[in-house]
Amino acid sequence: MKILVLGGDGFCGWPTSLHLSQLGHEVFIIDDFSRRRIDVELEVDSLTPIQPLSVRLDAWQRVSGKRIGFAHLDICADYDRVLEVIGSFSPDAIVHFAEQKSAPYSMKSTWHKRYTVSRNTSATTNLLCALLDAGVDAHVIHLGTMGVYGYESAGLMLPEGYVDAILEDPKGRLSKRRILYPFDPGSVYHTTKTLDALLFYYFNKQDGIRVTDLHQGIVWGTSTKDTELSEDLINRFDYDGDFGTVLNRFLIQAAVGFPLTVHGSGGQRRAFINIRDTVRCIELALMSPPSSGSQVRVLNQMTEVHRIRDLARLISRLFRVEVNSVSNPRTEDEENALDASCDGLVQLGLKPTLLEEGLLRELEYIARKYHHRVDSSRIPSQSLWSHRFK
Ligand code: USQ
Repeated sequence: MKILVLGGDGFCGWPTSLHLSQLGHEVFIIDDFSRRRIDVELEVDSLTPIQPLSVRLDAWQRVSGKRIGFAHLDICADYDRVLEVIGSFSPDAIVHFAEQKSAPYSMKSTWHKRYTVSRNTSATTNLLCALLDAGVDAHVIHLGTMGVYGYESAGLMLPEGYVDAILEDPKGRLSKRRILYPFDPGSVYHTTKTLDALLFYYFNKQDGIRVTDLHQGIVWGTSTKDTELSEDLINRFDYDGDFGTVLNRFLIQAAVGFPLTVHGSGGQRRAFINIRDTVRCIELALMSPPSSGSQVRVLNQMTEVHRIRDLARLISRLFRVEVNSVSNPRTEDEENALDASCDGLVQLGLKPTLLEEGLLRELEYIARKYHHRVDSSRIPSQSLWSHRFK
């Protein structure tokens, strides 16, 4: 299969590109290095020493004998060049990671809100329009988020994207409709993923573009079998207050003896997935594309649901580090009853990575190995969710 990976230099995009190339697919990356530029803006660095993309690609060719193509371009600003690449490469599938992916970053200021909305929505719109202009019927696989559903305490089992609703007309007649589960985003970043879902809904209905929207949980871990083949292939690991996801942050906090930063009571239940399962899920979605004419397929890409304070307790017990309850910088329920279905990917063959086994590996090979690179002043979360008219 010919696969275009948008955002293939990033945290999920890089290991996915390697995995797909290892499987024998022809992979071509588009990236504008905006994630690396944000490191410069925030004055932080990946815990792991990531190499420039050209070094990564050469290393991959050396260890695997396989070549991954690359074009340095911004899909929001360089529409004509995106069109050219899509037209000449003519991919069977496009994996779309090319969005600003941090909720705290999206809440730092109104500039960051505008940046996140304009970047994410124009990346998705340009991709969909380029497929139409190029006349390429590629399967689009998008990385969405479990956060589109919200984290209310309804005690429901969250479905995969859709819900069957019974609607009543003024004469009391009932009709059944399959509708997108009501959105309830908790940050500007999560809002952009709900906007993406509407764009997919429309371009699928109107133009027949085939889409799989993977509503991914919080990713933890950093290495995959492929990134471990050479130090030059190492994946990024964010631990800072903006881009570090909670479990990776707790791991590095444990490695340097920084008391675990539980926001508030830590009663937030969230969905999680290991990076090794992320790349496998994308493979599974690619191998079973939706048939032409079918609705946008939504799959919940997560394997476990945990409460933040339970994760903190687990890490505290395993690695003997204190747990600290810090004032919550976010506007969110500190207790919720999230439960979600991920049957779709399990039915396609996913075998989840177990939390305890994966945690030990990450601590040993990543957190302990590179803990000397940690800048502890970057650990606290400083983005506040607090612009509210009373
Ligand atoms: N939290 C802590 N302590 C910390 C960091 C976070 O208690 O030091 C709490 C947060 O308050 C929140 C939860 O942990 O309740 C998750 O926070 P997070 O930073 O790990 O994840 P979040 O900002 O929700 O978003 C991340 C990624 C995003 C992805 C999303 C999946 O940035 O790309 O889409 O996870 S999900 O939340 O399931 O939608």
